[in-house]
Amino acid sequence: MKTDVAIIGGGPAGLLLSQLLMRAGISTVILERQSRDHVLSRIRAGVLEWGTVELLNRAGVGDRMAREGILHSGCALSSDDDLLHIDFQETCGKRVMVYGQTEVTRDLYQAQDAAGATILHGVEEVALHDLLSDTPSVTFRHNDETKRIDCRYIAGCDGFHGISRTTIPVEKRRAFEKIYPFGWLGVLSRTPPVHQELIYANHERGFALASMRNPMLSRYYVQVPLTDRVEDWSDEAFWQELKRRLPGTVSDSLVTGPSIEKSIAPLRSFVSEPMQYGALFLCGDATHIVPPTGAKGLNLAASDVHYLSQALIAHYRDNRDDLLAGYGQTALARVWQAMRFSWSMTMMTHRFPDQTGYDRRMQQVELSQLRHNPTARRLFSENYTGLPF
Ligand code: RFL
Ligand code: PHB
Repeated sequence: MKTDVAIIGGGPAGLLLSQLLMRAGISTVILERQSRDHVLSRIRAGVLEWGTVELLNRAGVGDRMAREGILHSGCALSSDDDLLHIDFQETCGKRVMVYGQTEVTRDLYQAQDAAGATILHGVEEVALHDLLSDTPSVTFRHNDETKRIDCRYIAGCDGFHGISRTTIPVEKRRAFEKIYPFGWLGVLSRTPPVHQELIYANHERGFALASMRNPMLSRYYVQVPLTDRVEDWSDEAFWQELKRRLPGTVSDSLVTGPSIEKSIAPLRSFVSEPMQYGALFLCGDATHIVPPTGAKGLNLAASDVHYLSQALIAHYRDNRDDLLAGYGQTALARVWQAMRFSWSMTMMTHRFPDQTGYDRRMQQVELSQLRHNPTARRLFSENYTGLPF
């Protein structure tokens, strides 16, 4: 097989990159380890920054999002029973779109199918070769056969557990990591959302998040110790814990129901540098992970894809390689900004096992600053709704 750009991973980053490149006449092949049903069964991100919304529109996949997505012009932060509303529209003039990653991925698959994309599912033993040459290649097993793709560039969009990042020689990369001493237990239920906006709740029993997918589909999370297993949590225990952590004025109207998905995700901040090695360019979770608190993971994948697609289009259309050469630096500058925001929001809203009275006062003063200082609110809103790219 021959193609311009071989894309490893058919999650949102890989699919969006392929969609943008194909629209510019650049050929791609996507290799995905899992089945399509498996990719679409993963319940992940829920909040799209405005820049991501515009990028999806430019990729020609914005129609259903415009009809079914929910525009949010603010969010709420709570500390025990104290609720603070932050108005993004008023403080920075921007909004976000609540539209699930599952739906974004479904829309991308549909557009890619319509465009005649080559997406191979169930591939195994993917290996990258000759990355420092102009003629790299990818080998893999598919339907019990060993196959090979000759290409000019490789995009590593294969998530945190993929093989792309670790193909870069260990002495050429550096990892920066912070592991948080807890995870998020998430539940999806066919119930109306408890509040019209997302609520990030800091409670003495631990963090909770009230989110949503649509007017009859809610997504909730509670902070749990890393030792907890999903089987330890009955639906009833989950609802009881969530109710205790949300402010009383809100939790009184919580509607509960059977969970249709329940999972635990650990929280980590991770960046691997560089994001480019020869012909290999990394995007999304393959090279950085943020804790979900700031809703940045999918949005960072989207901004990486934006920079990389622009750089590849400049190469193929205008014979210009400066954007490709600068890709790693440009993308990393934005990655680190989102890292800082996700870390600071995590530190402000969670209860840490070794937290002292001093640490708690720091959280309270941060919330108080958001309440009383318009500059602090504006900085929060600019980061939450997304820095420009
Ligand atoms: P993905 O989605 O992990 O896709 C990578 C794909 O690569 C495939 N793969 C391979 N394919 C071929 N060969 C191999 N060797 C392969 N190894 C792996 C995998 O099967 C997979 O299909 O990465 P991508 O595309 O970079 O997308 C990143 C996002 O998925 C992620 O950042 C977000 O989900 C993070 N996230 C959130 N982000 C937001 O922007 N807003 C949110 O509100 C938000 N909430 C969340 C989240 C992540 C969560 N979890 C479970 C980690 C909430 C949660 C609970
Ligand atoms: C979600 O709806 O899954 C969600 C929303 C906001 C976050 C994280 C997850 O910060």
